[in-house]
Amino acid sequence: MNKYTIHPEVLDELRNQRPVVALESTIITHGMPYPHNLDIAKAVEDEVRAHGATPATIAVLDGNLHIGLTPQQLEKLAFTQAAMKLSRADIAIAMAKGETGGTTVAGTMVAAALVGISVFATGGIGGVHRGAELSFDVSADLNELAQTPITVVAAGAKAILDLPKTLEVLETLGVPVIAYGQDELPAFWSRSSGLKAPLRLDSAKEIALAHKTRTALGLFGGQLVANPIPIEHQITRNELKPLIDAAIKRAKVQGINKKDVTPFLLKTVLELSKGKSLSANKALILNNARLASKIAQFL
Ligand code: PSU
Ligand code: MN
Repeated sequence: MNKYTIHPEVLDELRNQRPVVALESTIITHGMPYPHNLDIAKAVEDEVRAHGATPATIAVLDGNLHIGLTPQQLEKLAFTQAAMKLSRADIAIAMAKGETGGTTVAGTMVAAALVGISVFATGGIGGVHRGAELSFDVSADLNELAQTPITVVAAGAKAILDLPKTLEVLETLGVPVIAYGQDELPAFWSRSSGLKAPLRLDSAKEIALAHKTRTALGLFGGQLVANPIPIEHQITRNELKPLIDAAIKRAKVQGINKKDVTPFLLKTVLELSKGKSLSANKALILNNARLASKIAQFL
């Protein structure tokens, strides 16, 4: 039977209880075009290393679940055209079929928990889509946060989603949503969403302590840390709003549904912003990698 492979460097760090940060790969296969996806994936790994932790990018390659990729594997994944998008439901099936795919936030959490990694850095999580009262489109990422003990560091959720509904579902599921260093929930490209975050913490040490306390109390599930994009890289809400609205309209007209919705919206916003969203995207992911590395050192 196919099994998982832990990169030797990651295995060594885990055995010696040194800090490891998990990284997702749907962002590579479905979130950004080649070669930006590869550049950013490499830069994020370097950022984790520069901040005292070891990166473990997670993906399925030819049916094998990898926890940590070699530079060659990362390159191959970034170049693969027909990669699958792997959430909790898809990983085992992709492995059984010998497929290649990028793991979503949910998929990456499953794999990280399997090998005892407790911190994970990404860009944005999936959430409740606009119009979900009709489409029922709610990302499996939210349910995963409710059941898998990983601290996920993201820049909030993108305005392609319905942020108030996303907060409501996370509240129902008992997932702590923690804004880092501010009261307001950040909204990916922008530091402000107009919404107050349910919780706030101001240091990596406190976030790590909260993670450990949840474990001690037998509270299953993870916590979501919403880390605002550095101010010099932010794009204001007003600037992106018309592009996001146009992307959502286009998705509706073209009948995009299920797993294709998020990649379609991301691709369309990128196209409509003429690539402007990409540099902000890079800056916020690096920022999340830094915070996740600090948190990992306290765990
Ligand atoms: N949001 C982003 N960028 C991303 C994703 C979401 O701003 O790349 C990706 C993540 O991998 C996330 C997935 O886990 O999309 C969610 O997809 P869905 O909405 O189909 O659950
Ligand atoms: Mn969905």
